[in-house]
Amino acid sequence: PQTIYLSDYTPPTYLVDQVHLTFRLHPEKTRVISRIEFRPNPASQSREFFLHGEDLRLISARIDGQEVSPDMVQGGLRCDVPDAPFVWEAEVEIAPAQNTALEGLYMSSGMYCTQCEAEGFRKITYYPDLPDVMATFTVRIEGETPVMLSNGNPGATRASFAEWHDPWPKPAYLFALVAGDLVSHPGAFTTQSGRQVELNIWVRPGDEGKCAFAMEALKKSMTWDEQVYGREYDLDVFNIVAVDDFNMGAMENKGLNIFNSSCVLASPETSTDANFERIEAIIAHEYFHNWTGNRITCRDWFQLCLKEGLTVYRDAQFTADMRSAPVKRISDVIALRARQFREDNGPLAHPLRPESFVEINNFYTATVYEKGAEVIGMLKRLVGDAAYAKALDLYFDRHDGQACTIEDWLAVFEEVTGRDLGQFKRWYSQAGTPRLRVSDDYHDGTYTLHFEQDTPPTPGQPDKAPQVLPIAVGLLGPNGDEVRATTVLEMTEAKQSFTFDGLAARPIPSILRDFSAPVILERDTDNAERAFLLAHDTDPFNKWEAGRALAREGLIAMILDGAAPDAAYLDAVQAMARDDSLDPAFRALALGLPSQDDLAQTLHDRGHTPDPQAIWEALETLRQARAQHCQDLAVRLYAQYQVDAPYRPDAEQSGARALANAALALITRTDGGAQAQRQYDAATNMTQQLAALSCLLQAGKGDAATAQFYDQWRDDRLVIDKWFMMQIINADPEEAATVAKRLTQHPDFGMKNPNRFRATLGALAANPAGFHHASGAGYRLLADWLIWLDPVNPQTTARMCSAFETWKRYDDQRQTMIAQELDRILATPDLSRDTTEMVSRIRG
Ligand code: B3K
Ligand code: ZN
Repeated sequence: PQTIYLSDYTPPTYLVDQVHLTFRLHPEKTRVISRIEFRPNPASQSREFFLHGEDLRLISARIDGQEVSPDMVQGGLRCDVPDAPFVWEAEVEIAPAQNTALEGLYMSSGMYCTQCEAEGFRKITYYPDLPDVMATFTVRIEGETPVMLSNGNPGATRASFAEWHDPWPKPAYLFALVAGDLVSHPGAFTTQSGRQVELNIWVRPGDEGKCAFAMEALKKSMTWDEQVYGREYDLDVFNIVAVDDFNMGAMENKGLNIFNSSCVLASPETSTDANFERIEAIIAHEYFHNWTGNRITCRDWFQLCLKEGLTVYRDAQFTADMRSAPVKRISDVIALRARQFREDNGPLAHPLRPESFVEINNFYTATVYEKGAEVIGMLKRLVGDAAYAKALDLYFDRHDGQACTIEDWLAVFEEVTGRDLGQFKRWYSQAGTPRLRVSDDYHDGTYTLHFEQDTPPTPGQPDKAPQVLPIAVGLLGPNGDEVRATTVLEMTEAKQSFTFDGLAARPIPSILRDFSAPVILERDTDNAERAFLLAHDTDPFNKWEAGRALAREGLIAMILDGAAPDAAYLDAVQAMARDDSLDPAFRALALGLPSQDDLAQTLHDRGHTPDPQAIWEALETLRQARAQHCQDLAVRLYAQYQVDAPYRPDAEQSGARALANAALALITRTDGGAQAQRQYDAATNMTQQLAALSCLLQAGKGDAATAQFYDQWRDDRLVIDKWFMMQIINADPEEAATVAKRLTQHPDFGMKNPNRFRATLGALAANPAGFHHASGAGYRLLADWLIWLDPVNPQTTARMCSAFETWKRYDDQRQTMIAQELDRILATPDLSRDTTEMVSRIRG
């Protein structure tokens, strides 16, 4: 397969002003008739005319009305064209019902839908399928289906056709079409300047009752973007459609967002609190793309984090405003470490702005999204809130309607602040997670922090230069009072020291407050200091972090030295959990333990070979010890945080339920599951029902509830996904592969639906001790299914290969077994470009 390089970027040779598309829908032979107005791009030297096209049957092509016979070449066609504006017309045939890759125009539960980002439009018609070719689209859909939608504002509509016009120039990746038997949950919004916007959430009949929450989230997002970023919506309608078969979460097509049904449909009975929060965040994310992504898009796909990092940052701000900011920050850092640090420390590490790719879909990664958002957060911290706001205003003003680069983005900050962001830009070019080592000393009232940073080598990048690190620091006195409020130290050198004067006694430092930079902090400290910070730190993130470090160090000692559970941790965590002045959601998070994967990475970083079984056993032992230690407290918390009011998925109620369910997990370890069974039987919402099921499964008492759950929910696909996942994620490591294999034989399992595939094979990878079981059964099962899925759906296959990305951490036997599976995948005839790239990079 061909590698594409950022350094090879050239401007498009021809630009497009207007596109007219007519679709004659048919499952096996849809006709797409295009009329495209091209003109030579003055910014391009070349006059070569190439249109992308894949899996298309060309029926006819014309230039300015004259029939032409283009050269059909790999990935598209070439044609001789005038060196002046001209009109291209073509008719092609495609087969949406055969499209199982879910890219381009495909069918899902009888409805037509599209997914074009990144390069799916070329499976719809011949076109310069590049993000910096922006045009206005007029679309006519001819078909039998009751609802036919595309981007922009509606035009004429009859029973047999619908017309749409999108006045905003856009790249083809934002094109969308949906047609089917759909019903709408309607809404309305008036923008700050008085534009009346009709809102719709389109779903399959029967799902109308599950749209109200997403609709409210949409309105809140629209208001928030006006208030916080001054960004207003710009069309007369905003449509969202829920689709069952979708490769990812959702897609920000202009005026017609398409969502995985799991990211939009919600009801208290079928969705957990976590589902509600995720739906709210994704609705916001896709809506926010209207400005950061659509009005201002990317020049080329290497600039992907320009829209994704910024939009993730914006949706995180939104969630922090709607709910609890500290809880959101802590949850985001847990996810960042689990996904992005993992990626950044393995064979798939890549810079925020990659230099090359084979398949761009493989670069919609935790790095581009989550690290991309962290970098925006650092920039804001460095320049301050006021300058950030000014820079964003300038960005929107200057670049509206353009396809931009990271350079354009940084330039507005340089202009507004007068700062040189040359060194900061390394965040976009250097892969890997910086290690930040810190030591301190204290003499005569002066306290000094000494920092050293270095970033380990990553594929293709052996040497790294120092990066700009905003390090938020506060100091506490020995009695627990804060003696220095948070200040942001700006580290730019490999080694740098910062002093604080006039201190009465040696302070206890709280470093990297609010996780002010995405680095791994290394500090020689002791459990007494960690317990002190857990008790006294005023920064909620570092308070949580201190508890987390305490748990982690105790677990590491248990794993490496066979130590007993750490009494300091047990006391400190009990004191924290008992403190009713703390937010219940915070306490629930602080009762969490480092994940198996987190511990494996920490052990590996410290030069040990992680043993997945030993990690799992240490966690089990600590959970058991903690349950015994906190037995009375657990019973008290469980009773105290029951919610009596009618269900609301807001921060307050979800926090109470999270703490009650954390208490239930403790209780289950001492009562054998009796309380969990009572909660399961009495549950009135999915949060309670699923938490109880998970406790029962972990206690080995889940058979009856599992059977009951299936009977209750067999007709709800999204809930049955949970049923598949729960059984595998909570399986004993000895059984996990067997359980997963048995579930792949269940009549409800099918690999064509990505949600179901992820709920089964993805769940196996999310049970590390089971997946990495010494028998190798987990590796074999996953590889088998990846090989089977690849010809059906390359994108989802490639994405799930990352289950193997940590393989170099493990012992020789495991490495040998994984290498065999990777080689077996690579040896599969006709393996997709997507999977070939991923497996080759992982194999190294
Ligand atoms: N922009 C889309 C992701 C497209 C993924 C293509 N493989 C969703 C989002 O980030 O909002
Ligand atoms: Zn996005």
